Amino acid sequence: MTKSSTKKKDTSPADVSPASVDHLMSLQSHLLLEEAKHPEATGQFTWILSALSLSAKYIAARCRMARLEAVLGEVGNENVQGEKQQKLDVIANDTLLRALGTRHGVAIVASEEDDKPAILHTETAGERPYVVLFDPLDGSSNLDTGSAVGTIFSVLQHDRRAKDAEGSVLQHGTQQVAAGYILYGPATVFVLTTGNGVQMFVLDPSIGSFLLVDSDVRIPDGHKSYSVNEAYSASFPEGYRNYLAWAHNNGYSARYVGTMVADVHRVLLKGGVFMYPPTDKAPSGKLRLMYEANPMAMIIEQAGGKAYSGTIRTMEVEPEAIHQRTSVVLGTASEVDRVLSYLKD
Ligand code: AHM
Ligand code: MG
Repeated sequence: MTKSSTKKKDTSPADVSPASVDHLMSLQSHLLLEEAKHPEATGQFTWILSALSLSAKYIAARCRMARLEAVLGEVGNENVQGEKQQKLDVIANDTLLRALGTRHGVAIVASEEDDKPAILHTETAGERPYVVLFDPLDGSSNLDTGSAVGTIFSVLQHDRRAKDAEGSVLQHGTQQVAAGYILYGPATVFVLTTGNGVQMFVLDPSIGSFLLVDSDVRIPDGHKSYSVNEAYSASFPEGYRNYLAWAHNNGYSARYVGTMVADVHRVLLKGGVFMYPPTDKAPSGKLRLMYEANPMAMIIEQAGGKAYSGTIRTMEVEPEAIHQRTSVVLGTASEVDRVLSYLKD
């Protein structure tokens, strides 16, 4: 059911758009409907999102079965960031590479797990318009305890003038043509923006389809809640500590899973603020600009919120390296403004 379902709007067959319907709408149908609005569209973009949807269903199934299929735990390797890889990190990464590798619109994919972007189809890269970046299994260290994990993705236009793959990937967040995440929790939730608001779909596993549940997600105001790993607060810059001290005295509650997808999803639906400040251990912040911060920033902004890295709008941060780290403050616009007022003091 869509948000507008309570309005009892009469829709003729000629006026079927996600914002005006009150019937079943799959992610696939939604994409086809959007594509039909752009007569110049080649279908390649829709094809990429369908690869992401297929990957999401496959990864969701593997996460559900992880204990039974004995794929919990570490591989024994570290990824390019020096983090211990979980077996499911590798499975999720391979799944996305396999699904996207067959889609003709993709020139380059870059994964948080891999050292360098993978160039697909080098021989005709110039004809392939898109670059897809992803964090295949965000929060994977939470898997062993059955907590929620996720996939985050960002889609950019392939920059044919760039001298190499990395050059094409290193674009500002403002250049993203789509971004989204999939939450693997009690339900599998696909949140998507193509720059025209935020849509949310939930997987019905009995029919294998993501179904539209909200065609225009808006981040609420007035929720007194923050999401941050407060155990590190002694090493946060003073502005964050002052904001937290203010929040403690003003009736706020804390919620923190330690999976960015789960924490940002809660903020998207309930409001409040998610933060990962610089710490002594991670002086630039821990989260990755290209795979985590930029796509989440696009979603939050498209839902009416704000996303900052220190005092700079996240999507305007200059990308210098594909695995670049950044600090993050995102959420309800008024709450992000409040945090920023402490950072500027
Ligand atoms: P990952 O992508 O390697 O799983 O790491 C990113 C995760 C985020 O999901 C989460 O916000 C953060 O790391 C939690 O870090 P910490 O345990 O330091 O609070
Ligand atoms: Mg991550």
